Amino acid sequence: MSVYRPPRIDPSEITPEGVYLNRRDWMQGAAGLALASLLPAEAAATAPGITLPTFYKSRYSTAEDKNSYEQITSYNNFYEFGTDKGDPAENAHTLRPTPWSVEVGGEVAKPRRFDLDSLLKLAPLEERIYRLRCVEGWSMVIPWVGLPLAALLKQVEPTSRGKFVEFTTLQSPEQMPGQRTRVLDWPYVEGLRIDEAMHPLTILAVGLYGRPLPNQNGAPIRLVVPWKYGFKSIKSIVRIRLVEQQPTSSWTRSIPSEYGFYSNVNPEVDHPRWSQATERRIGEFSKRKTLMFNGYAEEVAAMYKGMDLRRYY
Ligand SMILES: Nc1nc2c(c(=O)[nH]1)N[C@H]1C(S)=C(S)[C@@H](COP(=O)(O)O)O[C@H]1N2
Ligand SMILES: [Mo]
Repeated sequence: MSVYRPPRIDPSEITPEGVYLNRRDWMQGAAGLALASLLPAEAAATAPGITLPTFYKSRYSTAEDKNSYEQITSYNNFYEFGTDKGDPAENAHTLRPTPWSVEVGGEVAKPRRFDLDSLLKLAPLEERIYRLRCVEGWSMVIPWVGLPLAALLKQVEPTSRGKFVEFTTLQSPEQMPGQRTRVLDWPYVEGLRIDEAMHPLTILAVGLYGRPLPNQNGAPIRLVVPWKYGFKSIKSIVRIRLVEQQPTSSWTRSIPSEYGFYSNVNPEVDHPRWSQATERRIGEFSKRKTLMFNGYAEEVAAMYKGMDLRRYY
């Protein structure tokens, strides 16, 4: 691993509205406009109230071409801000990612509330370039900055009854207008088995393209589990609980016949309403074959040995 600075982003990859400050902030008067045109991309390693420490290149990164910052921040699923792909970029400016804290408890010896600064110091931050495969059939390659979830879990010392980990998104209809509608049962909840949560590929992401996470991607901290469909990668987390029973995630609660607990990317098990055999990489025209466990089979298949993956979808 080598120390390095946030990557220089090609100006063509980043439009003023793609910078972490949202368009409305920029457009507040002529002063905002002048600032927007003067600010070099490299200056954007901080967001209001958040500065990312130095990070390292991870050995777990894919060498595939990355999607652009513009693509990753303008085509999102974040139902708290609307159900269309463009809604989060448009609406997530009302989310306030600072101050922020994450409460970690349940079946642990040392329950604790972590503020954002202490989360950023739990382990050396790494850039992890991962494929993200959405259950809807599209995919992207995203350079996250994050830390292993295991680093946080070790701090709180899970007990032997901590067999699963439950994650919860912020509940705030004032900041998240989508929570005033009933598209899902709020707050958004997800879960992992303890071995999945402790797996070195599972990260808490705090950044994207070397900068703090934009609101639409789940600021200030979100889960990324690259071998599972995208909806497992819950955004804007405020609570993590170790539990004995398998948690019910929001999508499973909403449509249990379509979204199971495991939700491992699997080209051989179709969604009841569509095939999962292929995917469209955002920015590409033709489709690609979807890979077992989203291409991470070598690292994760052993966790599911002997399990019927049609039954445990
Ligand atoms: N709280 C919350 N987390 C969420 C979602 C959501 O609607 N709410 N959408 C999920 C889905 S379906 C996907 S594909 C990914 C998208 O992450 P991205 O927008 O950063 O690419 O976020 C996941 N995390
Ligand atoms: Mo998704």
